[in-house]
Amino acid sequence: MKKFISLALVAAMTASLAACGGSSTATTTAAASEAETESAAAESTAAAAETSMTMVEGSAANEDPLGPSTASIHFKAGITNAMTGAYAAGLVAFRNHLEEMSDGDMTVDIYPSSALGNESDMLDAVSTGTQDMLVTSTGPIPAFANATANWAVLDLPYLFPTAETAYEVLDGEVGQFLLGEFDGTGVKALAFFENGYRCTTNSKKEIVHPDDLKGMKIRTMENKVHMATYTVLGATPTAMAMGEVFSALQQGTIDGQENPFSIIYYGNKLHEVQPYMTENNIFYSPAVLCISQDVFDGLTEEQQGWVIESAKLAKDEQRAVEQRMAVQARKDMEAYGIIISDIDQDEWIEATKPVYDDGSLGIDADLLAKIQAVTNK
Ligand code: EAX
Repeated sequence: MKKFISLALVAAMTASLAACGGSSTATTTAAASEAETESAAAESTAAAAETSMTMVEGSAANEDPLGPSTASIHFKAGITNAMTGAYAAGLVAFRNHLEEMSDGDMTVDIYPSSALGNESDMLDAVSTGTQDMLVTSTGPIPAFANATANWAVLDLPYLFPTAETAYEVLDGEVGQFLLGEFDGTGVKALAFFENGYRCTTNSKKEIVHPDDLKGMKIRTMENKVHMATYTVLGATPTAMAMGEVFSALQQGTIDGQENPFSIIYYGNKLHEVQPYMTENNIFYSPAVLCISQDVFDGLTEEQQGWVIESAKLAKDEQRAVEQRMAVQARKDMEAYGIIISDIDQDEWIEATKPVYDDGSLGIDADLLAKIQAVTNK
């Protein structure tokens, strides 16, 4: 709501400034009343946009970002998305379990919408102990540390045919091994949350075939596998922190971006500046709940157990909320007027295959073989 009103106020200010240059009071009055009309129209559009967002069961939309002041331990947790998104829902689920297990002595203070910086910055802050927790996508992880470079395998296009196969891999040998790769980096990776299947949006035209992407500037995460994929598809990938994406799309410095339905709609309201969406589901994007190793080591053994158990319970709840949000977001975005293009997925799978042969991406062949042993069953 704040964004629309500010646009309306800019319109009103612009009109009244223009009127100030006018020769008569009448001109100023007319311009001012026109500006008022525009402002009222913008507010009603904003209200409509706000009311169009259907909240799903488990949403953190109405939760207080900060935990109760009565708790003696407050974990400061950052995310790049709004409290209406699925990451916040996962942190609230984690917080609820932790408060219950600790009888209210431990809680989580959530800092949404990139308040503590982008995911790469927050990973660094958690590793040095200046921030306690974060939920991040896999985007920044391969470049975070030498030990986590092999996470790049999870960013391959069309790696997981279904979310269920992703859960089987992430909750099994490969996923648990990768979580352990954070040991020694200053970050303890607790559990895999869900970001979702990443789809392409843009402001110019319907994109149905990979060739339609040619020459389009598409924002990707600062992730070399995702960038290589959009290069192979003929687009011009533009790495950018999530916090900058809305304004870059609004200003037209990029043509599009790629994210799951829930991140686009509930997490960042990108549908307000992206009229076209392609349901190409190129990447299954996991997310990871992390805590500072120093903070974790400073807890009692019992408190550490509560943190681990709360993360385990929150994981399943967060995935379920994200799945519901993905379905509802698609419905609401279609109702909002977004043109959602279906595609022939085999065509896109074929077009992105060269990424698997790109030796510069540091894909661990053994891990890929283990993953494909599950996904090709
Ligand atoms: O982690 O940067 C991104 O596109 C991520 O999907 C988003 O911030 C959630």
